[in-house]
Amino acid sequence: MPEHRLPPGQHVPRGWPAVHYGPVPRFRPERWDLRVYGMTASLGEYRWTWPDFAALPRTDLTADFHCVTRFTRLGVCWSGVPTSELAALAPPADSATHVMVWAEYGYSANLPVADFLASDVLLATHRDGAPLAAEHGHPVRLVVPRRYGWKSVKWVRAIEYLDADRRGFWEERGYHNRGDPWREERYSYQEEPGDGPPLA
Ligand SMILES: Nc1nc2c(c(=O)[nH]1)N[C@H]1C(S)=C(S)[C@@H](COP(=O)(O)O)O[C@H]1N2
Ligand SMILES: [Mo]
Repeated sequence: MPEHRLPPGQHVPRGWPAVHYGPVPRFRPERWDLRVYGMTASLGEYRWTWPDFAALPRTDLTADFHCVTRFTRLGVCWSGVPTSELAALAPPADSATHVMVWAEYGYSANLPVADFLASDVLLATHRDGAPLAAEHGHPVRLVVPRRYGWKSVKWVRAIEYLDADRRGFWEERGYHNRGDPWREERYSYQEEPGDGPPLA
């Protein structure tokens, strides 16, 4: 395993622990939807039911996964819908600068629009060839390989386009607003002016 694949302060354990705050939601296909709202180009809201979402164009992606609690999984194979495909159907307004990704139970994480739409960002439904396990985000989770794992929101239900940055769940509880593992941006006290909105 090439050393250079490990960001500073990370190690590769055996197995893959599930990491999250709060309970694992139950998937009810007939009630599930995915919404895109906020600063859309049309200012309208978009909504996919589970069958609609499952029919969207898909891709595969192999990427490393870095949790801020210092474990890294190398070479994970994800498959799902690229965020760029979703945004092509539900485009952001020119004035949209950031997104908030919302999960069941109100968990959230923020990203600049450019980071959200990067070519390696997926709304994943499968990992290593099998549907996601419930505790790993079934039916849909975000995957943002170039940010710490807390930005890879499990149980995604909505994308909100924003015209200013706003902190998500962990970003307002002491974690770095950007969270780049290669720069070891773990905590909000490491932020430089301009890295994120003021902490309340
Ligand atoms: N909805 C939700 N998504 C979440 C979390 C969470 O608490 N709730 N935890 C995040 C964190 S800190 C990490 S490291 C990854 C862990 O993904 P895994 O459980 O598949 O390993 O999920 C992220 N996504
Ligand atoms: Mo994490």
